[in-house]
Parts: sequence; structure tokens; C-alpha cells
Amino acid sequence: DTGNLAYKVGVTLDRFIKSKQADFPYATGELSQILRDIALASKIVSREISRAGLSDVTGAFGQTNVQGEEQQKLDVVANVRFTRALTKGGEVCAVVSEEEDLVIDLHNSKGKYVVAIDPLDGSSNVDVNVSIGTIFSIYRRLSPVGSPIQEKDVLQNGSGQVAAGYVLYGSSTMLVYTTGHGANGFTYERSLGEFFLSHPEMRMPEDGAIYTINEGLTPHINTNILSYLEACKRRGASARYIGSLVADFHRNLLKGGIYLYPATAQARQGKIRLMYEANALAFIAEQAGGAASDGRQRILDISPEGLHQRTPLFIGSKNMVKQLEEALGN
Ligand code: AHM
Ligand code: MG
Repeated sequence: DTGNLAYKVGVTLDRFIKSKQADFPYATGELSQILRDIALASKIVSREISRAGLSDVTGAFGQTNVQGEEQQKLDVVANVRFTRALTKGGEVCAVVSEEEDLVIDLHNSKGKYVVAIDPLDGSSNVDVNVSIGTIFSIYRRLSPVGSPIQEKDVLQNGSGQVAAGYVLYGSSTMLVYTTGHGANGFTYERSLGEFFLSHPEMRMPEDGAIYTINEGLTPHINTNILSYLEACKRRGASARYIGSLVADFHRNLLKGGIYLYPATAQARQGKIRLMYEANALAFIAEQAGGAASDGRQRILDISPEGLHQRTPLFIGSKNMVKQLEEALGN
């Protein structure tokens, strides 16, 4: 009803960010600006995605990225939109992107922040009109402002994130973020061009009845994980798998469940990238009362050695992640 709509369009993302600025670790307004820059770029990308079938943006770009994957045109579009927004904003000194082999040094001596981003995750789903997402992590640089950026500024543990979030381009476009004081979700009202607070203080159910894994991997994974999945099935859990990490994570965040992307015989570290896929979602999961593990340790405790490092990922409802770790003997 319209009364409810009036309530939902009450608090804009901008207003919310401003009202929470005092909670930020360094309340100078710069982090707020980065979040606003990301939100703006996401609106542009959302627009491109929503007309993907009409414009000439679906399909392959004709090049492969650093992982040897074929880049989709929209991957490239989104990468340009986000890096441009972060470059112009002036708060960021370096960007790590799934689409770029090396760190993008913005040569911005005043920038205090490093951003790791997957501009368009799950992009192979674009051509078939299925949900996709953007994932981002924000770190404070460790070396002094004004000096050249160093490896330690970029290769920080996930526990060093000062903010993180994702945008889900689903049946509606949503932005979810945390600065370490809970997780909040905003839904995009396209006709007004604004994100509105729709999911305040999100909590992930401690238990869930959904397991999310690419079933095709199961002949090649640790048999203890198979036993865990069998136990889920015996308990009556349902399988749900979209093949877009943001969408799969978001559903499980709201409904309760576990997402698994384990190591396989062929891919000893699994598929998911630590720096711009796993860390941000792990931060949000924990802030919402959930958990994220590589099977042995907290995702946020892993010390990255490379920009594009992969990690097995088990993320979701706290008790389910714990039971999975126990099944693995940890
Ligand atoms: P991408 O960054 O190349 O899009 O790959 C990441 C995606 C995740 O969104 C998704 O959870 C996973 O790959 C799906 O992998 P698979 O096709 O092996 O099930
Ligand atoms: Mg990705």
C-alpha cells in the first residue's frame, strides 16, 4: 500500500551514510564519499544491465582477463565505470580489480584508501537475464599519505577492511554495505534515482535450510564435504544455486543457508577470489551474525599473497559453517 511505500522511501543512502559518519573509523567524510561514488557508478551499471538485451553490451568482448577468462562487454563497461568513479572521487590511491592484472596506481598522493573490486561478478549470467553483482572492499592505506603505494597497502587481511559491500542487480537493484557496525541494505528506486534503506540491521539466521553448491563439482571434492551435504539433505534442506555469488549469498543472508565453493581436484584453491569476492562478503556475513571460512580458518584472517589469489569459501549461517568445519575435522 502507499503508506508502506512512503515508509520505505524514507531514508536515502546519502542521508543514512551521513547519519552514520560518526561510526566510521576515521570520520573525515572521505569514506562516505567513496561509498557515494560506488553507489553512483552502480546506478549507471544498473541502467546498462537493465537494457542489456537491447543494447550492444551482451556477449564477449573478444579479450581474456588475467584469469584467462573471456571478458564480457559488460565486465569492461562496469570496470570502467567503477574505476572512473573511484579515480575522480580523489579519496582512493589504488584499486585492485578482477579485470586488471596489476594494481591500478591512481598516483593520487592524497588518497588514503585502497579499494578492491569485482565490478561485475557472475557476468556470464548477463546474456541469459539472470542476477549479477558488484563486490567491493575498502581498506585504509598503511604507508604514509604522500609516499608511493606499497605492497602492504594492497595485500591486507580481510580483517583490515574499513568498509565493504555489494550491489545486487536482481529483480530490483540493491546495495548492502557495512562499516563494521552491522550491515544495512538499500533498494534502488529507479524513477527517483535514489537508494532507500529497505533492510536495516540485517541479521542472518543462525541456522538455515538451504545449501548452495555447484552440484557438478561433487565428484571432485573432499568426501567429508559430501557427507556434510548428505546430512543437510537428510535434514530436509533445499538446494539453491544461481551461479552468481552475490545473488546466492544475498538469498542465504535473508533466508539462512550455506554457500560452498570448495577446492576441487583440478582447482586446489577453489574458484572464488579472496581479495575482491570472499573478503567483502565475509565481512558482511560476520556483521550480520553469520560466518565465513576456508574450511580451516576465518576468511578474514587469511594473509593474501597475490591480488588474484583464490580460496575455498564456505559462507553463510553461523551454525552451518561451523558444522561444515567440523565435518572437515577442524
Ligand atoms: P566470475 O568472477 O568469473 O563471474 O566467477 C565468479 C562466479 C561466482 O559469482 C559464482 O558463485 C561462481 O563463479 C560460479 O562458478 P561455477 O560456474 O563454477 O559454478
Ligand atoms: Mg567475480
